[in-house]
Amino acid sequence: MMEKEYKYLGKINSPKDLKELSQEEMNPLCAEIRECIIDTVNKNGGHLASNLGAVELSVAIHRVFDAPKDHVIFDVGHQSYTHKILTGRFDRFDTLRAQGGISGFTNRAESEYDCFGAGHSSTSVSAGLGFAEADRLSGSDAYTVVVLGDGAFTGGMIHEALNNCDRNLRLIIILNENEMSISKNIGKFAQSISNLRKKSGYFKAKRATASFVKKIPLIGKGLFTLMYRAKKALKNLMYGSNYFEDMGLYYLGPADGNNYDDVESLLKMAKNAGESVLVHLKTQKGKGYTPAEENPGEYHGVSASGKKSDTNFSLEFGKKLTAMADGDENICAITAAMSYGTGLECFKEAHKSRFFDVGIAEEHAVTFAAGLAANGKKPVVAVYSTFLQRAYDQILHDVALQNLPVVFCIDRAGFNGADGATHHGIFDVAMLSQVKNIKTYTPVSYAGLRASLESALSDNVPSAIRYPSGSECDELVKVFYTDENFADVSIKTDFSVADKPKNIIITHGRIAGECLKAEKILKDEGIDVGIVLCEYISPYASLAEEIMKRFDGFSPENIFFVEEEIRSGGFGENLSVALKNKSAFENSAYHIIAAEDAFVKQTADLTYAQASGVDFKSIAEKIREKNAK
Ligand SMILES: Cc1ncc(C[n+]2csc(CCOP(=O)(O)OP(=O)(O)O)c2C)c(N)n1
Repeated sequence: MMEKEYKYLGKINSPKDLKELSQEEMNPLCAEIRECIIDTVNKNGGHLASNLGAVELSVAIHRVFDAPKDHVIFDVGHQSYTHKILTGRFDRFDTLRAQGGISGFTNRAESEYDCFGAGHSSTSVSAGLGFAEADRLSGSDAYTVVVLGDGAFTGGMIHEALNNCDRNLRLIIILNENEMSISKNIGKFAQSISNLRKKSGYFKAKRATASFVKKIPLIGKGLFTLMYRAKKALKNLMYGSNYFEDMGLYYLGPADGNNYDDVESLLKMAKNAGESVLVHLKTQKGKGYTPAEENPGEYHGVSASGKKSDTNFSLEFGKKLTAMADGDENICAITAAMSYGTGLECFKEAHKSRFFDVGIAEEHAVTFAAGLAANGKKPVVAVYSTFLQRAYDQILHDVALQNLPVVFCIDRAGFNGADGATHHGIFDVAMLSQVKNIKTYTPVSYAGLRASLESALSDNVPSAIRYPSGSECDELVKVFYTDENFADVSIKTDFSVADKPKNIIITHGRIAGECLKAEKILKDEGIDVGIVLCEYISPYASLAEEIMKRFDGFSPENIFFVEEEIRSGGFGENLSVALKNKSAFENSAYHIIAAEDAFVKQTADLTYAQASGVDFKSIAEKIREKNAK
């Protein structure tokens, strides 16, 4: 339940209620929505600046169109907060991104108004085209409205979809241009959108003419449309056609996307156009909140209020890579529009010419890195685990097959609670296990991360270093690190081999912290356990060999692989097969504790780790059960 009283929002339960308000009430309503978003995001975290820019356009969509019959699709879904507030979720909006609460992205399971879920960028036009074609096939007169930012346009899928777009659809694509992705937008396409707007330069003049013409009795609206088309023809004559028109879309705009009346009239025109339309709006990212207006990149995503630590894996990675690049001019850093999130801002400052932000284009980032590597450079691709999924074929076909020394620094490995299912980093281990010549490091500490980078950049093979969000776990460092093994990328234990504990957990990454808690519970119950922590996992054959050498004589019935990823094709499955190949034991004899279901649901009571059975209590229970037999 929202604590604060709002004059309008308390009365809007669906777009129908919104339509009952007068035109004059739209500006105060937009101000109220902004207030609600700022208050909530400052508490819960979330995408602040993007949502503040998209308020007017979201309100206008729900006034002009008829959702859920008409389909409204948001690219990424990170800017859909106004849409959520207006479509029956205002009273639960205080649970935004909280455990079991409202998702920070669109989600089909959450509301019939979220007709297509997202979280990853640049899918909206393909999905919208699917909706519009389905409506045409079934004879429906529903509209499909797609909202996407100029950042999303740097993703190739958008252009693949536009290339495939039919003119005769009830499809309206709204380009929300704010000149920003998370950082300043890059690339030729962003430049050409901005040129398009600057060349036509007609915000003010157009508004004055339009309101004058529209007021002419009876013929005003028709005349306005006629004039608009004539003006467009003239513009094309003067400047040449634009990209969208070349793609077969009717182009409307540009208009000031934070001017409510302008947006509403343009959307009405788009609705009546009778063909597929692109509406070009210029908005201000962070509109209405001074810190976000002044610094939209920093305020793109805001963390939940509460204690924050000074450093984290991403920043430590950025610092170390920058320092290494000081002494090695072949090192290059590549990001797909995530220089803030992956900690590359300092590299960008220090080594501008060797820093490449390629836009939201992970596939291109990987093949571009392969090209750099093939021509003598040492490319490091910093990417979130979940977004690396986009580039599976590029890893296989362009990097691994040619055995090129590209280093993947895979951030946000494991569950990422507040962002939800679309952002978990639980597939990369299985994905990379298909790539036999890649070396995968799994540091649990900043020292381990630094050592992994040193090792990966000195090897002449493809490698991956995966680490979680947030900071290192002090307890893991205390238990597993000694003065001798501090800078090793190695297998570490919390027992001495001579002690021969009855049960052994073999694990990697952040979940080792849960294993330590499970071990404590079991030891208190008299069940003997030791933990083997692997700071590299593949090639699995080498890891298996090392494990066999050091822990000869342990029985597989008492070996438990624990991992914070999906089981299928993951660490446990691969390592048990590799161990079987070197011993007399069947791989089925080992136990694997991992996420069985890739799309597990978080609830108010259960975290993702609990729902997946990989939290400390579930780990302890599974080991206890086997010991009782
Ligand atoms: C495939 C993929 N890569 C990276 C991201 C991270 N990401 C979320 S929003 C965003 C920027 C989107 O920019 P834009 O479409 O212009 O929207 P804006 O926030 O500026 O309104 C990025 C890079 C993502 N969601 N998906």
